[in-house]
Amino acid sequence: MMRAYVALGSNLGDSRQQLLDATAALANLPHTRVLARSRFYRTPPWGVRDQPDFLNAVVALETPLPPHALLQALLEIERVAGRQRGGLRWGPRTLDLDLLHVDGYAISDETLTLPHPHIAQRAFVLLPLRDVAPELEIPGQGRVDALLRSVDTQGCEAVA
Ligand code: PH2
Ligand code: MG
Ligand code: MG
Repeated sequence: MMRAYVALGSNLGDSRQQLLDATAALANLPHTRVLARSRFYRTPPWGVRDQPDFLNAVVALETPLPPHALLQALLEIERVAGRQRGGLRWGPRTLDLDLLHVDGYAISDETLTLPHPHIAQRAFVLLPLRDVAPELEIPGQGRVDALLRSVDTQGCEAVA
C-alpha cells in the first residue's frame, strides 16, 4: 500500500460539488481509502489572474496503485468530470487533480514528477495539505508547516 497526497482544484461550474464528487471517485478506486480530506479553501487564481477564484482541497489516500497508475486514474476522473484538455495553461478548469507526493517515491519522467516540484510556492496547495499532513516532509522542499511560513496566503480562506 502507498500513501499518496492529491490536490483538488476547480474554478468552473459547481466547484464544491466537483470536489465532493472527485473525493468520492478517489475513494472508489480499487482497494483505495481516503484517509483524510482537508477543508475547502477559496483561493485567488495563481498564474493567470484574470479568472474566477478557485476552490482547493487536498486528500490523503491509501492505495495499492503505483504512481503512474494513480496518475492515469486521476486523469480519468478529470475526464469524466467534463474536463476539457488543451485549454490555457493555468487557465480555468472544472476539475484539476494533481498528484503531489507519494511516500517513498521520487520520479522524474515525461509524464510525472514526484514530489510535485512547486508545492513549496503555492499557498493553495500548502494550506489544505497542512490540514491533512502538517508534519509531512516533502523531500527536497521541506516540512509542510514550515513551508507555509514563507508563502503569501493573503486572500485564501477556509470555507468549509
Ligand atoms: N490551478 C492552476 C492555476 N492556478 N490557482 C489557484 N488558486 N488554485 C489552483 O488550483 C490553480 C491556480 C492550474 O492547475
Ligand atoms: Mg494544477
Ligand atoms: Mg493538473
